[in-house]
Amino acid sequence: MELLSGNEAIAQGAWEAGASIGVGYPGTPSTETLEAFAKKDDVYAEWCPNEKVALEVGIGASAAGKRVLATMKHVGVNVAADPLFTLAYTGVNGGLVLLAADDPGMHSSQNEQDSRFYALAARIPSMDPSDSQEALDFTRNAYELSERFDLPVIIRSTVRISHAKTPVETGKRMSYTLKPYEKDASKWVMMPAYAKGRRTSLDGRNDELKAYVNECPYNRIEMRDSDIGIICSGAVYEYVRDALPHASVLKLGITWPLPENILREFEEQVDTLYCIDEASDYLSSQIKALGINLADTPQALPIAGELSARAIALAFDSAVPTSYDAESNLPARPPALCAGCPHRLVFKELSRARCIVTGDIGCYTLGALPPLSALDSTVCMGASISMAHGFELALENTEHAPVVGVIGDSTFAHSGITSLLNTVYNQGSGTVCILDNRTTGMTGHQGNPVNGKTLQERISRELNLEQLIEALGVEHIQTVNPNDAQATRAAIKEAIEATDALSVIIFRSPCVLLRDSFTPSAPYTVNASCTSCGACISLGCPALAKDPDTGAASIMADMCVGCGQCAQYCKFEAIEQTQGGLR
Ligand SMILES: Cc1ncc(C[n+]2csc(CCOP(=O)(O)OP(=O)(O)O)c2C)c(N)n1
Repeated sequence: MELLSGNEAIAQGAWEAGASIGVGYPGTPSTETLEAFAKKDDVYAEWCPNEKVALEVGIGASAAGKRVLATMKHVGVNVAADPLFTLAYTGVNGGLVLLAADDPGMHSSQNEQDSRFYALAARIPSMDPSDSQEALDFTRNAYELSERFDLPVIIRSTVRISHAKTPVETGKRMSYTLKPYEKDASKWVMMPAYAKGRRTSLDGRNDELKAYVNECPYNRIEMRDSDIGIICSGAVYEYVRDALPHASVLKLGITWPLPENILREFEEQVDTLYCIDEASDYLSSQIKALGINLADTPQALPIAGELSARAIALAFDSAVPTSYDAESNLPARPPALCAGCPHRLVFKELSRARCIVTGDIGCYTLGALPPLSALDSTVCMGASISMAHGFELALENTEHAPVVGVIGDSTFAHSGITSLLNTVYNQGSGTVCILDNRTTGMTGHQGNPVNGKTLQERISRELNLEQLIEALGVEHIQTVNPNDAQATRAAIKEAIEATDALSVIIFRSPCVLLRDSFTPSAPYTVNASCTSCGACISLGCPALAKDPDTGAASIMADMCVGCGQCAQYCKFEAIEQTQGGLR
């Protein structure tokens, strides 16, 4: 027995099934899956610049005959949706499993999406594990299903399944030999003439799958009291078992297609039939569409956000399990830019210059929070540059604040390059700031094409951003150290004053959490010259505190990394570095 997170278990399941190629793009809560897979024997794994590329690499490897694991978070599936829908038509050669990790409750995401709607729309099977053992077993068996039904299989997890650790019985790796690749245009070339044939084939494969889900081991009725029956899947199954231990349950392991016969059988066996969904109406809407009568769930059951045993117990007037009391007493831990974060002064200066700032997704999204309050928008990865162009188009010929798009290095490689290309191509203007902190910080410091670090530490090459941007056709490019307040201010001023030009500023400085490239130096301290003016506090550094009575600033030495950003904003020379030497 081992204690594994759902993500580690999915990696183990793929490995046991003989998968030898792993592809993905990081995103909470999926990230650790590919990281765990990459550490296993006899596998190749790579981070790709984005999810679409990752899935396409995976499709190629599957076509060539290997078993493939592709991992991404729910919004990543949007990016990969184009190849995904056609992959349902082509089918696979080596089995292909796609982890789609959803984030009900938006712990770390810009929206709540239920990836099972993709399974429904693309007509590919989706499996919902309820714990790490199922995550392993479902994933391992998903490869067989993928090859048997000639379809990719979605393992759909949620944050609790991906991150919670539960005991797991692991197994051996099966030997899987490369399946022969045979050229077959009618299967792999999806031009209309062949796609029509594959559409018919998809209908046939789906019919077989629909029969299979009524007899497979993944969907099961657990009869207890017959007065209440609950249909659920994934993490919700665990909550229901805790909150309503006497209720009968239809636990769905495969959530597309739904097992119509089993659903009707369960309907017959219970007096009142409920379906409990989490943050979406995926299951209930599909079950109702089959003509099955579901009772309305109690009003008190939240329709948005993550569920819990507590929420279900409260809504159904059941005893709240005492083990869940702790849940309500957790202190809030709002995220903040780290002490010494190289993004901080860029936002300080953009705020000062009163720019309209279209933001993007990464640590730097936190620049939206007070006291920096620098961002006007954040929509999805890559949107900063394209939205800035949209702002410029709409505000053309008006008196308007300078428009600046701000994007991180990983996000630029993910989907910012095409946005910048569009602005250049369409003769747009404005300013783009690329915050190159040498890593994909937000998701835990993965490598990306800009820093050239690969998942399995194979030799690669760092992208030369300056050369790339010049090649795209941008004429006004500056490279600046964002820890230097003067230089940052001057670069922004120069760029926004060039109103007719498109300017790109590359702010380059390593993330302070990168132990191999950032060395903290002696902490700073506040001396008696502090006038309580609050200039340093306005940077929002978590190492700085303000005395509630006097307003005087102080610095928490154990948090300060010695970046010296705050000292540059003190007009009274009240912030100085201690003589502690390098740490
Ligand atoms: C389509 C999509 N894929 C993945 C994510 C998860 N994610 C959020 S921010 C981010 C990358 C951030 O890296 P970078 O742009 O370098 O900024 P940093 O966090 O280092 O400041 C990722 C992968 C997402 N939000 N959307």
